Amino acid sequence: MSDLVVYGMILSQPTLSTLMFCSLSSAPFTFHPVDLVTEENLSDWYTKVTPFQAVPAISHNGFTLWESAAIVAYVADAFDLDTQWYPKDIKARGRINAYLHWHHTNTRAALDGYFTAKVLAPTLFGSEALNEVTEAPYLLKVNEWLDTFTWMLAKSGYTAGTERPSVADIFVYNELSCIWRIICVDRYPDVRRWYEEIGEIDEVKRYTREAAEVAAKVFPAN
Ligand SMILES: N[C@@H](CCC(=O)N[C@@H](CS)C(=O)NCC(=O)O)C(=O)O
Repeated sequence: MSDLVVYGMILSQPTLSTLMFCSLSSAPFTFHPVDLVTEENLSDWYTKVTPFQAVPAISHNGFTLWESAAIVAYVADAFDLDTQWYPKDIKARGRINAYLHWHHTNTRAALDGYFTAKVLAPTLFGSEALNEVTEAPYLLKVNEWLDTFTWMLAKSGYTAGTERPSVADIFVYNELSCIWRIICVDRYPDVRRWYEEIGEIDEVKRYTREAAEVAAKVFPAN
């Protein structure tokens, strides 16, 4: 009997990636929501799960872990997984791991950086809305990232150069979906094709729909 619990918030991109990965991999788990809006992540009980107080985190038979990419590797080991999402083949897994390490300071820095400044900060924290001048540096980073991602897709059509979509694609998708409606991808047809394909995966569709329903309540103007 598995005792895997995923803690997180459905609006958090790394939480979504973790949930989608566990679901796609058929790793049995239960989801325990943690509400960032009411700062439940700062509570005593959650600080015992992760001292860093961020989502996602997991507990598994008394062991706790945080950082979405580390959670993917742990869950794969704990459940002895060998699927297209995180194959055991050491070269494929090596490339996926390389992407997951790169993800945080590149994909997430560019895309979540823009999403936070454009949507989150003005809606939730009362920050001044971006104007053409203050938005420009964020868009520059997003476009530089789109150029790099187009180059990455050129190898096989997928993020980590795998023959089929992997968890690396799931991580990218969840960052990109936050800003998809507010960026122009006309110059990036390969990214559009990839985005539409990944968005058709059942678990991706299901969790994205759930997240959109919650987002509509939290960000009614967007
Ligand atoms: N590198 C972390 C990022 C986690 C992260 O940034 N989580 C955000 C939500 S998307 C969070 O919990 N923020 C609240 C906080 O840090 O206090 C991961 O991949 O798990």
